[in-house]
Amino acid sequence: MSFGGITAEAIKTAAKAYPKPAVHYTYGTAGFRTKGDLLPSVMFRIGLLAVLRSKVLGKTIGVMITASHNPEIDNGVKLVEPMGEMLKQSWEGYATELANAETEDAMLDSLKKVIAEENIPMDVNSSVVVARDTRPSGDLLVKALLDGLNVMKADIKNYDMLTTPQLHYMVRCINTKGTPDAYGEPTTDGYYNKLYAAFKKFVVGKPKLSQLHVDCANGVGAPKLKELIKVMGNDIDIKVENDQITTKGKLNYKCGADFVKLYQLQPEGMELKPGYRACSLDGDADRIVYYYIDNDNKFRLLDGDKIASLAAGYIMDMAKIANIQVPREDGSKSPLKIGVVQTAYANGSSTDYLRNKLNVPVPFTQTGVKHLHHEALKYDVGVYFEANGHGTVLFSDAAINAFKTTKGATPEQENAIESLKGLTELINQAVGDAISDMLLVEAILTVRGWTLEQWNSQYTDLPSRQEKVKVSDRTQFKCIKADTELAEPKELQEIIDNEVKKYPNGRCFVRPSGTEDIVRVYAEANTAENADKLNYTISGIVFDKFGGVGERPSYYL
Ligand code: NG1
Ligand code: ZN
Repeated sequence: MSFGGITAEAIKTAAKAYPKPAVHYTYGTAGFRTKGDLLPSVMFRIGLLAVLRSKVLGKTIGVMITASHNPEIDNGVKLVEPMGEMLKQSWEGYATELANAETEDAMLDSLKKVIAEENIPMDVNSSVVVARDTRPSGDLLVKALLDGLNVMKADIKNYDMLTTPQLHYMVRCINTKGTPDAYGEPTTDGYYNKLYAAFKKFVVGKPKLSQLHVDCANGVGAPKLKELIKVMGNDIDIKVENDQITTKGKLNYKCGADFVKLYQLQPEGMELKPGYRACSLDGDADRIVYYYIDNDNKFRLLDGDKIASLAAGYIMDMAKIANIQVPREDGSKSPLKIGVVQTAYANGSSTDYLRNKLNVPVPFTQTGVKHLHHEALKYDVGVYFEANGHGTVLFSDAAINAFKTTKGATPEQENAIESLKGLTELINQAVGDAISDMLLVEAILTVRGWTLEQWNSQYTDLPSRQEKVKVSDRTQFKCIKADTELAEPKELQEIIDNEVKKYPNGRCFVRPSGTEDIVRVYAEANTAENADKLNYTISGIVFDKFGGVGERPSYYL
């Protein structure tokens, strides 16, 4: 069999440089993710698969090499679909099968299977764009990927280093170029100019916020943010912190959004004083959390739930003034449908605030961006954020059209419509984007004239604690009800139910991670002490009775 004019021999010969190690790989919620030195064969093969995906859709496909907030020695890879979405679920299985084929012949068989099942026209061209984060293993992994793409004769554009959301943006721009949905110029300048133009409309004529300290986790966000600042000039005051991208061992180490959120601590490597405004990106700049030190020297975190609430509150206000009527498929018209999608990790106070103060529907989904994204698409304005700071706001085509065609009867109404339109430009529609989300927060705070304290005072978080427990087999834990309960092991769920009853506002759940070889334990209660107690009781039981490995969980500091 020939693969669109390429011989099986040619593919096998190229693959010989990347033998598969004795490892089992899984394409999970974040693509493939493991130690960087275990990934060359996966990269080569994902190159082959990207070509097939591009051929079958007749579109450009993206490949991003990153392990996000995970340690520097890890790496990973994921495919990006034409509009910047995550890979179609049925292809995750193909990816897993291809990566695990033990020999070159088995690899070719696996390719043939995809070609036959998906009826892939092998004689059409393929186009793939590639980027990576700052990880030291990235260089070699890009080379393996390019070897896979080249042997299949793909048209390749290698952007070198980009943030994950920038790569998603490029893919969407390339695929929509020259269509009514044209998203922008597929260059970093195109990306910066688009965000800047949208941001400027919100802040023009308003008092400028004080300096924002941005912890870039010593990752790719640092150089990219510096490029944005050059474009924005005096219109924003940002101090780039933790920008040591070439110093070994620094990436995500005791800094970045994941560290700050998980441990509720300020990052190392930057000064934080009362009065400072600060935020942290993660290693590939798709997550962001804000924080400050209050006058009592207490660390205050504004996580993804607070960002969702800030965005939803502002959008609800604008929608009310704009009074937009959206045309529906059945010929009727109705007001904007706004929803905020959350997961079990959302702080209970945020859900309560959204549902009962803002009166907005709050559906829950399983953990993982693809689930949230899917649910958010059901609304005209679908806000979704994970508590960890990954999220965005999606606008339906019908809503965008209505913003474009509705004329305000008063200057106030006109302004509200313009603001909603501006949000569709400012917010990355492809994927959660820390840089775009940062500008969204800065824009709303500027328009509202709010400090971080004022934003934080919208509701008070319930104290919470999240822990990781390493166990010998995390597949024994099976979640139901949007991850809030365990179907198995039953006896563990019974223990959790009994423990939770002992604490006012108690809530606790156990869930196996999809990206790390650990189980996550989340607990919430009326006081920090109770949240910790509840968590460490359950974490201890998971460790003791369900195959704990390594160190028994204990307080972080
Ligand atoms: P896992 O490791 O499956 O919990 C983590 C995050 C997800 C999502 C993915 C993708 C938490 C509790 N989990 O997944 O929300 O962001 O990483 O990177 O934050
Ligand atoms: Zn990330």
